[in-house]
Amino acid sequence: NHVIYRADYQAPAYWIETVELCFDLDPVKTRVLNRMKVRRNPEVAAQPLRLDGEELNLARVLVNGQGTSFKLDGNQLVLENLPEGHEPFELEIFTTCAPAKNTKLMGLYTSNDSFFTQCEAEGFRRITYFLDRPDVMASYTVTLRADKKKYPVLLSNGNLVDQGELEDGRHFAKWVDPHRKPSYLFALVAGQLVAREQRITARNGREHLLQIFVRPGDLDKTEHAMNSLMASIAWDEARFGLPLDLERFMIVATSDFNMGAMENKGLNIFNTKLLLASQATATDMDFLNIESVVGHEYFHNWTGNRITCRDWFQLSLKEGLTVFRDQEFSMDLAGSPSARAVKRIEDVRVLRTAQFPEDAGPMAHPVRPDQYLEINNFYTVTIYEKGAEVVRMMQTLVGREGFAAGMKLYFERHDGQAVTCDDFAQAIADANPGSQLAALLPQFKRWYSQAGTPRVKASGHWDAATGSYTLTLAQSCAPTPGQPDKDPFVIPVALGLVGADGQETASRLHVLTQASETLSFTGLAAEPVPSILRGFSAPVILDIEYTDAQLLALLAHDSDPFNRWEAGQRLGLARALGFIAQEGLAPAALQLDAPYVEAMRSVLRHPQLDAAFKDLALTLPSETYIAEQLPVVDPQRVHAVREAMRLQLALALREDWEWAYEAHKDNGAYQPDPVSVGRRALAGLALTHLCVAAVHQGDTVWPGKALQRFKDASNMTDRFNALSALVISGHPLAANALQRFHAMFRHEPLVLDKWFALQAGAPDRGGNILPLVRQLVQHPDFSLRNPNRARSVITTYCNANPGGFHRADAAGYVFWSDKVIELDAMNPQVAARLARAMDRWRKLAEPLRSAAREAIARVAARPELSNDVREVVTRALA
Ligand code: B3K
Ligand code: ZN
Repeated sequence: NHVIYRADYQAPAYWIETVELCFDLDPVKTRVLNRMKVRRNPEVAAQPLRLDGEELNLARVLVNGQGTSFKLDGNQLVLENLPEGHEPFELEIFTTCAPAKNTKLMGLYTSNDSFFTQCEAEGFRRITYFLDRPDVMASYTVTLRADKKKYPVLLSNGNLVDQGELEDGRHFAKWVDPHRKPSYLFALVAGQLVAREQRITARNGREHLLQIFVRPGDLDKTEHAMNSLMASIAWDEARFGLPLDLERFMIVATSDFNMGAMENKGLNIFNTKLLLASQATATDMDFLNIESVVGHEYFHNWTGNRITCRDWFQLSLKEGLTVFRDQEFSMDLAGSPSARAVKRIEDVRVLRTAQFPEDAGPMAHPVRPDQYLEINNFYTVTIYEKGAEVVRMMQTLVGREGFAAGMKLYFERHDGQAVTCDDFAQAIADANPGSQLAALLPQFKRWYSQAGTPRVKASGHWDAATGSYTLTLAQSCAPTPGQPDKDPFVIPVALGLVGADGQETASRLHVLTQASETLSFTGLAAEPVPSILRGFSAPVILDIEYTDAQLLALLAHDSDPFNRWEAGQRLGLARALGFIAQEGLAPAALQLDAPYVEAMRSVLRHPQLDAAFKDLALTLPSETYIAEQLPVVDPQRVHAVREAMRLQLALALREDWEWAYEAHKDNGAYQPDPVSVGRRALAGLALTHLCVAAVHQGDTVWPGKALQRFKDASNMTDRFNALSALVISGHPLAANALQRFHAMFRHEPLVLDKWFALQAGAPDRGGNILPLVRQLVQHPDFSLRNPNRARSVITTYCNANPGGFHRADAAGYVFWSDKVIELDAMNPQVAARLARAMDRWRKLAEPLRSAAREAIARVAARPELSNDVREVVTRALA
């Protein structure tokens, strides 16, 4: 229970070369026999062997077949009298554990009468005593024994080498993993499962068996995941020359899982939410998420598994890189430049609404952190999404081919090793000796060491007399916990100059390295509009004072789709901030100006723009994003203003929304391709606006149409969009539709999650959401134990419904503290995620701020908190 520092890293004093595990699986008491070949590390001074173990019952320890003395020191098993010399010795440890009681869902646990494991980051120590750290890589042989009727399928990593019957209706399976791996990549699964199977032949002629294991009723929901897996395999070979290195690649789904999925070698385990899809039960968003997460876990096979992390501070080495790879995969599959841009915009939206606040809050940490109390708290948007941006900037600096060459060198140097972020950056730079990355590497690596989001302030100056334009870019970065002063970053700034007529007069990549730099452009006929940070070329906040006219020009003409979208967002944001600041302005009285409304109308009616782009451009900046721009936040006001703006857009563009709905609503047979997805999204957005307008005007036509759409829909996207339109608009028909929806899908847990989340996240009207949430947690289908279900109600309410959560009476905060405490006793990881809903409490306006502090302090005062929650609340109060 103490803080761990990156600077304290030391190589292990022992290596574990081979592991033979034998499991007698039983939910109440599973026996684990662990036989290891262990060797002293000649490079480290002789010392006792300290093995990690948690919640284990230790029955026996043998060294080279003989009993030995040992000590238990906290969560470590300490062996002092080990053979001298550097020859390997055999260490045998026999323990038992209780999978059915494992509510933390770390280590070995049961879910729906099956066994699953989750070992990353430190779950293997809950299965057996071990050097549970990623730089200890061993060869595994695993024998599973269990009742054959209850657990007909027995899986572990690698290849099945033997199986057969045992006495008393039991059977066994023996698996050998041909690849050495760290313990966090170990997995086993046992249960009544069925598989979709696919045989494929790789480019080199090698055959592979792909299997997706699910519960018997779910087989018809695995086709999309299998297609995504095949596409991932083909993509990694084509783009990076990385083939599948296993005879058999298995994916298993479980409905009780702390996160999305896990890349265990050859045996990925997935949350059902990110694996199962049918058009009747999953939305377009689900289909796209499944594609990217199946890709992500598959890509880890090389970036993470073949080359892993030396220590957990290097987590972004595998996560940032693998997110970058899955983003590129999705973009390559999306195909057209405009579909790529849509994906890019969506990724940036996640970064700016989740990672920027993290970087500005109490949990801010560098992409490569220097310290942690609980590593599970560091599976963050900073490690993942900002880490991916850092890799993306490298690719921008060395080019796509240069980056592929860098990856090749990285594998040549480090395949089979546990390495650091420095090793990765060095390989990319060394493969590109003449590049700016190579020239600036030490400075570039500040992206790994310095936390916080840099700001780039851009100011332009036009000299009509000489036809020259100068652009000054100045960077800064606010202090973050433990880092008061920051040095300048290397910031690739893709920029262009757009003429008033829409013609582009300049376009280049400028690499900003100094605190301030000035660029000049000459020979211009008229003052240009700068389009800066195209494609969001760096994870920074761009401060620039645009006039409305300039933004309208960019929205109409910028050749960069990202900045075109961004111009529309800036226009909307400026209005939201303006209204929020006008004290005494009642939201009901606010008026959107005609130029803005007309600009939105032209985007919506634009003959060339894709529906997906229009959907993004017509969606106002989120409440969270708006709040981040304010020094002091009254979430109620932000909510009311955004709602009022949406109502205005609904009313002012009413005929355009009608047109948009009718023109985009029917796509024929369901296909989750980018064009159809965009059309459904825009139709859904239109329907919401139409219902919002109708409720305001007391008109029932559109709500009636929405209900009809809800009933007739042939896929979940259209059905759910129609339901959401009713719920969001607050029309009385919503109650009826919600009831029907529940009745239709009461046997589909993933759809019930949507049902819960839609209600918990609905716009608050006079404080109605908290009472509803209190009812929902009493609903017979609710369960705090199931992470998906708990998140669907509680996290949605606390994290994704600012208007409903930040109540003047502080009841939302009391609810939050109750649930954090209750959850922490069963599942600290899920509790700690929920705890982070209060990260930005310091920005809240009084009296919310004091009430929030009190609620956090109430949690912090509990003596029995997990490290996970303790770290979050302590940092929040620091
Ligand atoms: N590597 C896992 C995440 C493990 C989280 C442990 N608390 C999934 C992924 O990033 O692919
Ligand atoms: Zn990952």
